[in-house]
Amino acid sequence: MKEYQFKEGFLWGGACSAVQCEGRSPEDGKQDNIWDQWYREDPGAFYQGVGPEVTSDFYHNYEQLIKMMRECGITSFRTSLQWARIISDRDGAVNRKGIGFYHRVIDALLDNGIEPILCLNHFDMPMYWMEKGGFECRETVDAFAAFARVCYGEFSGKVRRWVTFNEPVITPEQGYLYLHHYPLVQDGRRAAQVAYYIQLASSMAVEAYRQMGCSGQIGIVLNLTPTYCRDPEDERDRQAAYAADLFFNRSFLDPSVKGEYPADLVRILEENQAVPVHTEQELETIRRNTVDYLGVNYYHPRRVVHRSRPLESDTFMPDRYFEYYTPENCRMNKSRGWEIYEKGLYDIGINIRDHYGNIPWMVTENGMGVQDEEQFLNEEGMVEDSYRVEFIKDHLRRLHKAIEEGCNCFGYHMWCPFDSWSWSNAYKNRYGFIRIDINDHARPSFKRSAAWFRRVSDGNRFTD
Ligand code: BGP
Repeated sequence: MKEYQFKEGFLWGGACSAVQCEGRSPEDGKQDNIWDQWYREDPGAFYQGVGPEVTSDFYHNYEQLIKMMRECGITSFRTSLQWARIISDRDGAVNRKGIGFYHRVIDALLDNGIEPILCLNHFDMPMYWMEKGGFECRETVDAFAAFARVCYGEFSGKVRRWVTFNEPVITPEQGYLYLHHYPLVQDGRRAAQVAYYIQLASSMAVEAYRQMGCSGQIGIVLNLTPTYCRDPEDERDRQAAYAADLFFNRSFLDPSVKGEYPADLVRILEENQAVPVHTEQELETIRRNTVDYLGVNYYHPRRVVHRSRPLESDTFMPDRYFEYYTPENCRMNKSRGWEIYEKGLYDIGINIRDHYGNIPWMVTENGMGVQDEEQFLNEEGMVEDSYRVEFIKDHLRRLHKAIEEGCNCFGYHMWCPFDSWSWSNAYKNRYGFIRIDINDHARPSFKRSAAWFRRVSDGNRFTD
């Protein structure tokens, strides 16, 4: 039997986002964001037609869910502050009721001994800014920095760890390339502009944090997907993996941690007439405002091979440089359609250690979404989710090894302590230690994995 001991103070946490747990709750002055709008325009675009109005109802039920999270051993919890709940319009009017809600949530977390980690943006653009072009519009960037200042002014006395953006690459990737997120555009040049303005917004939020003399730490959460090519002996395949890594990992990792864009990424953008509109002063802001720490969301790797024939596309697409493939016999989470490859987490840690100054980092999301968990209900009505324990253990073993080899990782957060709504799959896949019965007023109940995680968190260790 092997024991995996983690250091004192290691965070055993969970993560969610405002849109995915709060519900629309328009009653307290929350304005529409892109999800509300998209759902109104086209409910059929959502899995089984279920939109973000149906959730675990954290907005009303946060006290009970926070107490239950504590029972699961959760010692830190990341959620996001909805921009459209806090700021009511383009003039920056502050909605005191929205602020009041987040104060109550933070206080409840602290009362239960759970460290709050606040994220300023988790895919939620207010419609009043989307109408102006969202992050294609320079004014939106300034507005985001102003929103950040309001949040620090209100909450930084109680909250010591902040996140500017969750998975910033998702908006350009899914919203401006692959048609999975609003505004459903496919245009590589516009995607590059959006990516650049999001990075600038993140750097300006870091700058504001320091200018206001806040005493905690500010970071960014990246979905680093280690990129592997089919044949490492084939130079063309290696180049394909290198390009995909530039587009989807290093486009935010390098400027956020090193303050610089990779020269090869800039060269590719130049070759494709896709260099975003920018100024020297903005680049200086990015250079000067690197993050204190990194959050890493890890679910699956990216597998690529060189392109066998040129991509037929009217617009510039990163896919000009690679194709995706699925290796034979790889392990899959069939519900989600994602490969399970726990070594990827170790590889991320070693990459950060060796190429990013061993900056402190934590796992901010990792988890296993499973369909039809009702089939695992036991006689007492509890979901027997041993597969979830095995998935987390597999990843923790690799994380432990990375830490033994010098990685500076200080926490592990699972997605999501309670079942939550998903952007692409609504309630198809369940991730929680806490089951939410959507058909019974979002009633929460513990799954078997909750007690296991509690023991891990209490002892700071687990055994095989
Ligand atoms: C991450 C997002 C989360 C969450 C998670 C699970 O990329 O940051 O918001 O949704 O993925 O993915 P899904 O809901 O698609 O199963």
